[in-house]
Amino acid sequence: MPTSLSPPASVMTPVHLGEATHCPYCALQCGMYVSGGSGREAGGTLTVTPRHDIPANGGGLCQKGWTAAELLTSGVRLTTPLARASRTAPLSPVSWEEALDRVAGAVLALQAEHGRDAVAVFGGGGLTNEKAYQLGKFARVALRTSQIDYNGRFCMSSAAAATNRAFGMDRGLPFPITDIAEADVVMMAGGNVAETMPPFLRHLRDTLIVVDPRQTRTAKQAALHLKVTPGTDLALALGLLHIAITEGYADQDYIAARTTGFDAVRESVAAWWPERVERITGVPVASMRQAVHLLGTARKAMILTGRGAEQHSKGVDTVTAFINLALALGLPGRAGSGYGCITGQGNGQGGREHGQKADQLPGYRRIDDPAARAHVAAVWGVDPGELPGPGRSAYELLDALGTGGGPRGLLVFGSNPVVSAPRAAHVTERLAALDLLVVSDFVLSETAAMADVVLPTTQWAEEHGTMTNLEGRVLLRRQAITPPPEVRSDLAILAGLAARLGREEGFSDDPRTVFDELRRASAGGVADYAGITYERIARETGVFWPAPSEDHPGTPRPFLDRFPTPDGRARFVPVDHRPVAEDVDDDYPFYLTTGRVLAHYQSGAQTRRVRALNEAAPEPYVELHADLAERLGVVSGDMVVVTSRRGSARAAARVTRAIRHDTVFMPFHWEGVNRLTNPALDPTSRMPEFKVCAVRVERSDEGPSGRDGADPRATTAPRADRGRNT
Ligand SMILES: Nc1nc2c(c(=O)[nH]1)N[C@H]1C(S)=C(S)[C@@H](COP(=O)(O)OP(=O)(O)OC[C@H]3O[C@@H](n4cnc5c(=O)[nH]c(N)nc54)[C@H](O)[C@@H]3O)O[C@H]1N2
Ligand SMILES: Nc1nc2c(c(=O)[nH]1)N[C@H]1C(S)=C(S)[C@@H](COP(=O)(O)OP(=O)(O)OC[C@H]3O[C@@H](n4cnc5c(=O)[nH]c(N)nc54)[C@H](O)[C@@H]3O)O[C@H]1N2
Ligand code: SF4
Ligand SMILES: [Mo]
Repeated sequence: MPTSLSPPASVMTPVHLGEATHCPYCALQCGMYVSGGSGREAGGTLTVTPRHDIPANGGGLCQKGWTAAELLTSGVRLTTPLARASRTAPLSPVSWEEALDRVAGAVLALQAEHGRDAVAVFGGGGLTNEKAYQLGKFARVALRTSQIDYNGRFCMSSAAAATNRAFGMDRGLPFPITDIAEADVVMMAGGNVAETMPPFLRHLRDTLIVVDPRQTRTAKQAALHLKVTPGTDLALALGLLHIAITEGYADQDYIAARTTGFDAVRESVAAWWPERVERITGVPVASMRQAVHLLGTARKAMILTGRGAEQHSKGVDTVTAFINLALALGLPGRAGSGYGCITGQGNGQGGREHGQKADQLPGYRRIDDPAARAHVAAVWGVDPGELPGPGRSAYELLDALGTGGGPRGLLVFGSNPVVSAPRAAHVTERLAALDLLVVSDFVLSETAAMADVVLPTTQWAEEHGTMTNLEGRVLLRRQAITPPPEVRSDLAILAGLAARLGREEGFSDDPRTVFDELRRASAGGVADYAGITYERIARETGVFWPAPSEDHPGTPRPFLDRFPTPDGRARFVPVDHRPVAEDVDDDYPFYLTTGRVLAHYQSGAQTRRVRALNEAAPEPYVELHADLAERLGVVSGDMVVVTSRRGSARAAARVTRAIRHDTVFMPFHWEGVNRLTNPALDPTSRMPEFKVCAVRVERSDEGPSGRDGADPRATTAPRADRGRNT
């Protein structure tokens, strides 16, 4: 199988450095060399060294990047397909033939009995463009189901909806990351890049303003820290715009030349007096004025948002309010200034462009647009009428599994929702109620451990593929080593399943063949990749989309001359503040917010299996203010129980003065935290409210032992038992 993946000669790099590729984790997609390619066979070790030619990291890597190769040769990875002899039997090894036959047989039976939508697909923003594209095509053409969505719904959907609405395009950073260094002032709302993308810090050269309920590592570097109450960024942004307008910082020439809708927005913020905003957000009026003054007098300024501002049931309107502020100050579309959202997952940008989203077709096309359907159907060689319509969003899909009208089979590629979905105990129950759960992964994640069939797949450095980083720069992640003999790439898995479902044609296992088809499918769309080739990416260290033809230079700054809206102008959109979905009360008197630590990635499925990372951050914890700790009579290291209306989790206390008095924080890299979180959804983006729910905190009387996450290698217990335990 790997022979078709061997690198084209023109894409090879000098042998002494190893193969030039990119990190398996976040959207910075730091460039790295992986050397010791024969290490697996020789029993030797693989070495990672940073690349200097990729601007995002320019020679830097974080601890996760430096240790990324460990999982390639680790004994904990999956090396053979697994299946259960019966529902209550443990997972045990089976041949590929048997595994794929079983999946296809069960899919056909479910669809024959309950219709096409009885089988669903859940994808991930870590998948390469080729995989994300092929997964969307597989769902629509081989399964012919409308039921496909992915974990990007939990990540970038609010920012995407808001930027589409304002600018007519969702490209996280609509400028090269190196432009950030040109700004005199950068405001970062709800992003902690010092932990989530450490090499990002090199681009923050001047004055930094951070909006965060916690004094994070990033906030410690800021000139100004606005310690906002969780869930109130929308009010804050309205207040900042009110001040900007009343104090004369609005850029009237820019507003007249490049935007529409300012008057309605000006009226809508008139009543957002700074004093009123202070009462809601807890941010002092003087700090707000200082922030506006810094932004308004800067020669060049940027406003960036991260998940802290976005993962709310009003995430779209919150991002819109920050965009309105940026537009009033005249920032977007000016070199060295602008608004951007910091994409999170490795291919979070490309993964949201090529059709694994419920309402989308490749090239960032809408699945309900007749012209888009006709174009993509022609590339796929099917009748447009055969393509299903839009399906359920991620949480709504998970919530419907195994219910009367919902899917009864689910195929998961690149996500671990048992740990990462909101109201996770409920999601786990839904997964346990399925007739068929299939997971493709390279480790036995908590979700894979529940599956009926587990398909072992190749990892990042074992296959070619393209990744689109947070700048919209399409990069080539090259194969550096040969995969173990019994694992298959996701593309090969999809090809094997498609053939068994009667679709032999059109499902290549060769990434370059799939990419060439993606180029045609995306041609003419907003995210147009038609002019991007593997050779070109290698030559130019990445190509910015849109690049409609091979002689088109690519588009590093798509908003410089005009915005991609029908009239070429950016749109102000009036929005209003609303409270969090679940506010604190006597029974649940604290806000719980959640997020990340440096050493772990996402659900932790990968990083909890890397020795150095596990040593750096061995278990979950609850960050709480010293005053609360005193009231509870706990010191750092004591166990506490955090309880919301949906469940409780136990973890060690970490006492600090760097968090608000009314807020506690837990990282979500271990099972437990998401049993507490609130699946209240944003009405537009369908983003859950990961960043705020109401909890109570108690001292745990049980001993200091067991944490909630249990064995990081998960369990192979019968999956029928799973839902009930949680
Ligand atoms: N180490 C590490 N790095 C990662 C990842 C990882 O799992 N681990 N994941 C990647 C992915 S997919 C993503 S999406 C990015 C996320 O990157 P970030 O957005 O930087 O990460 P988070 O920690 O989720 O949230 C950022 C901050 O939001 C704050 N916050 C919480 N509630 C609020 C609020 O109501 N308002 C405001 N303004 N702030 C609030 C939190 O205190 C936290 O410090 O990271 C990427 N990089
Ligand atoms: N409480 C709380 N919950 C959150 C968040 C939060 O801030 N707070 N953040 C949300 C966000 S922003 C995100 S992005 C999600 C992420 O949460 P998840 O969707 O669970 O993401 P990962 O942990 O990266 O899961 C990826 C899984 O796929 C596997 N995998 C990796 N690459 C591949 C591949 O190429 N093919 C296949 N087949 N498998 C692969 C990995 O081993 C892992 O098991 O979590 C969300 N959940
Ligand atoms: S910052 Fe992100 S891409 Fe860079 S090394 Fe760390 S995890 Fe990898
Ligand atoms: Mo994310």
